[in-house]
Amino acid sequence: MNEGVSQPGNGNSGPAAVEFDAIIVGAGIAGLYQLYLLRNLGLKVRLFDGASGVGGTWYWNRYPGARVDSPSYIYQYWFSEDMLADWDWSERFPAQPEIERYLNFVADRCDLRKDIQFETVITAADYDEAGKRWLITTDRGNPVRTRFLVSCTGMLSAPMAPPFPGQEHFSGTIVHTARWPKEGVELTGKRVGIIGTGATGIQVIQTIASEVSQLTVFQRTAQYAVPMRNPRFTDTDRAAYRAQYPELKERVQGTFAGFEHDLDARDYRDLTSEERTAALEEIWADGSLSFWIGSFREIFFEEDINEEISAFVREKIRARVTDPEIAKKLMPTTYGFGLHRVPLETKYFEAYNRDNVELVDVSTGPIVCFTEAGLKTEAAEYEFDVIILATGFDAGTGSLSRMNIQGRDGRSLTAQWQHDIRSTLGLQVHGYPNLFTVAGPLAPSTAFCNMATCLQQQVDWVTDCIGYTREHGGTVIEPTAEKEAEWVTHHDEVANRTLVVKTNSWYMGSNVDGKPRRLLSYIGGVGAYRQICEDVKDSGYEGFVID
Ligand code: NA7
Repeated sequence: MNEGVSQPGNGNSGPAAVEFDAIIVGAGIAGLYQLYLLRNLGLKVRLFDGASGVGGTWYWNRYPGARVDSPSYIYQYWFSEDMLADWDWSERFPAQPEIERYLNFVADRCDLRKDIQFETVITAADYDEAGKRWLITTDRGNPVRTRFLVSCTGMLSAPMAPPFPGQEHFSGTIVHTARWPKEGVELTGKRVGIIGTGATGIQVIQTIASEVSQLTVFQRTAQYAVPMRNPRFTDTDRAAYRAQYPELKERVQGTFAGFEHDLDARDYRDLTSEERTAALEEIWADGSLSFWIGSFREIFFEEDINEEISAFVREKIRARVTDPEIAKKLMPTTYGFGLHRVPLETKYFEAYNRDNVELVDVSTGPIVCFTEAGLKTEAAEYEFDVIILATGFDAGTGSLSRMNIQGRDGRSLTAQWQHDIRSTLGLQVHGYPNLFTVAGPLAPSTAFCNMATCLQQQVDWVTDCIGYTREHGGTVIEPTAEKEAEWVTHHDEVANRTLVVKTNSWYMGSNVDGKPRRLLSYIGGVGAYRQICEDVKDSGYEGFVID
């Protein structure tokens, strides 16, 4: 890189900064598409990613059993007819390697790699008010200046590892699911402990139970997991889906959660008991997240209806577990169905019928520390060769907070969000001009969305916004404090009507000590959110200052 160099705006001596129109962070679904679109707009763009390849979530999460739970035929880019024609999905819910291959296919077809710098982590981003540019510092020591900074870091990309004392003394291997090594971890015949039974832990447990000699699952909260039906696709299936692509592309943009199925239009209370059971059995049989975000809206609002549907799921769990005591531990009772992320599973509950799988309830006897041989709970000690941390992420804000972003007047996004998580549409933050936060907090993309739908919608919006700013002679766009307050108020009003805000989970930031409580995801619906974003665009970005 030796073209277009200039000194950093803060006047510090040091290596000269290379100038870009836009810097994108993250080579996942959003970042790749953003790079494609901004390049088409004629911008000089560079994308940074800490990984050695494209994929984002699908690069890092290569743990055994990692699999998408949005159907493949709506978990893809819509912008290229050629790519839609040329890419063949093998099944309804493909595993991680296939999605990583797909994203590599896209990167190659769109010739994206030439503008990506891998194995580079942004360590600081400082806004230079006089120069109206962002000064970006990386761990590779090559400072860059950019007009626009677009974060596409994903909402679940900052792994959380609880600070169990004594980890340094453990003589075996400790591995977090989101940092699973490319070369794999030898598990065959090993004594394995796994901490965490969220969507990730469930995928790992059901996959490795038959491979390891002993699997001990440390569960703090039981899960309302729904069986995944995952047929392999034939050429005939693929042709049928291809014929539906134009309709699916439109449809997913208007539904509650960006999937092809929408919430049931019927009022649950109008149905007889038989009709309710029949309706639930029908969506249960679909074997997808339709049982949740294609189900009855009352799940999110009405405690008695939520409890009825929760009881339906608990009975499904009970029926599959041989030992009634173990079944009891696996049936959630402290919260209602669908009030935090619903995992999909494949023979997960049957894993607990195996002799080599033990379920340890740590809700009452927590893990105290790691030892040289394994770990210790308040009740017992365990010996392991490998301990797997499936302990989740600092969602929504984590990756942005770790980037050391300083906006106007030296304000720190990290410090701000430690106190109060605010954004405008989840896309910009007042005080941080020209910073765009795709999949940022307070947009549906943080949780209540088929990610492919929401990320493409947001990247389109960001691209339009940058294009508009430039076309109208501006160099900088930023939401006003009033616009942000309006969005946060609306977000909270919608959220606070639901039962979700009463439930502990990463949705509410309650998995991170000290994180302010606010529903991280907008729950007014993907279609409604899209309309709001479109209205802002059509108004000429009312509530945003273009300078
Ligand atoms: P999640 O859903 O945040 O799950 C993390 C799990 O780890 C969950 O079961 C936690 O229990 C458990 N956990 C975390 N800390 C501890 C300690 N200290 N002791 C015991 N157990 C602990 O993350 P996932 O990776 O499974 O899923 C994240 C998203 O990825 C998922 O929602 C999909 O969108 C894809 P807890 O529930 O807090 O009691």
